[in-house]
Amino acid sequence: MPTSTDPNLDIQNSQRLFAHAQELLPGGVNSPVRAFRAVGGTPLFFARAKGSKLYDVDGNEYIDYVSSWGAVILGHADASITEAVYAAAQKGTSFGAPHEGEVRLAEEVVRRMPAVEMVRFVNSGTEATLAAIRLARAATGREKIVKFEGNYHGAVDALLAKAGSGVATFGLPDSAGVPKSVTEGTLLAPYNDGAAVEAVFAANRGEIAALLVEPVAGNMGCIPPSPGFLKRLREITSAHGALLIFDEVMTGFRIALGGASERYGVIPDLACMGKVIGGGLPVGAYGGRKDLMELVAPIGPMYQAGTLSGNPLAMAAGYAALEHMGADQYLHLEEVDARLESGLGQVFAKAGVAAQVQRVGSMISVYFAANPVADFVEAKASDTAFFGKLFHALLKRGVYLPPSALEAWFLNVSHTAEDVDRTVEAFDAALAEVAA
Ligand code: KE4
Repeated sequence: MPTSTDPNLDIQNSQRLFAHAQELLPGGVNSPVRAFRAVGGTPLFFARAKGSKLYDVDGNEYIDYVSSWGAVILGHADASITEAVYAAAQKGTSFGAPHEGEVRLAEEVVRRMPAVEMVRFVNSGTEATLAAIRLARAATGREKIVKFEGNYHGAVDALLAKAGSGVATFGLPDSAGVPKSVTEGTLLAPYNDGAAVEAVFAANRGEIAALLVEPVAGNMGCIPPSPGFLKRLREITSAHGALLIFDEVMTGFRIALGGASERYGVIPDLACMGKVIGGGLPVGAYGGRKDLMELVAPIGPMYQAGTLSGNPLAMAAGYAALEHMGADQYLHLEEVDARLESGLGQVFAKAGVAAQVQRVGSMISVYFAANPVADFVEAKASDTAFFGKLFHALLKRGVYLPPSALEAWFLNVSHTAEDVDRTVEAFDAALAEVAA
């Protein structure tokens, strides 16, 4: 049975639960990244969480830098969210029919997101991107989709594609069970490479329905868009009659009130959302130009549906989250994240470790590399093994990072300057241990 790499951390209950879970759940988890395979050791099982802290089943406390992969933005077990969910639950957990809560959240999403004139709620980011590319194909009558290497848009067959032989050639399946025929219509380009995107569109003139992008890459670590990159994507897609889709499942309502569209001043035709708008409950959404959204059933020919879409509890949680995310909260996130970025930079310099701390708002991550990381090839070339060692050295010092070097870290509003200072101290000690 795999055990934690550190004997000093008592995680015997996690180990016991993990052994049992592996008999029942593939890899003992319900989502692969949770299994610690990228960092080794036994995944921790958590008993509860509050604010910026996680508490595992052995009673160990951690400062949390996953925040449920960005879905928790107010802080764990936030009273306004738990009370909203409790109140909604007392009226019934699902009607399978329209209710006011979904109208109220839709109004809030449309008010905040510059690109969104109309929205449809679904149950995950995966459903949102799946629907958005189907809508783009319906709207344009074209089939090909462009995405970027290292961008992740959920477990959608057409988007589980890796680059073929050349930049402008067809994608290849990036998962077992995905037919070649499904990824042949998916074209790949390196992130932050506008010239490559130009080449893809030139080689597939009139055939591309949409380009889908993480406006700030978060699924290969945190990689900001290079200056002018998003604007260039807007220009290229418009020039070729293709739709621009921002996958704001991570960035939406996190890096600004109105997500990346607001932060970078680039308006896509469609946006996918998730995480924050569920307040920790399962919610995804896609939305955008009204003329496009009016193609969606029941008023249009593009079909999409879901038993639990617009679920009353999830709508209540999402509304409570957005209701409490105002200018002060975004300012606080910026302050604590900037404090972490600066503190980490100092401890890496002191330790003489080549590290790139990359941040956009409250998305941050560290690459152990000599130069800034701008795309997937550079991200994969960073020292991920060193990250794995540091991950465990931090774990026993009460700091819980995402269990993979190629993931963004997420703070939430309940992180304090003291949390950040304790984290920086933990990094200082952990680096001394690992670098020794
Ligand atoms: P979900 O289907 O997991 O709700 O969302 C898929 C998705 C879509 N788009 C972006 C930009 C995303 O980041 C995600 C999901 N993000 C991962 C974090 N790397 C979720 C964690 C997991 O897969 O367990």
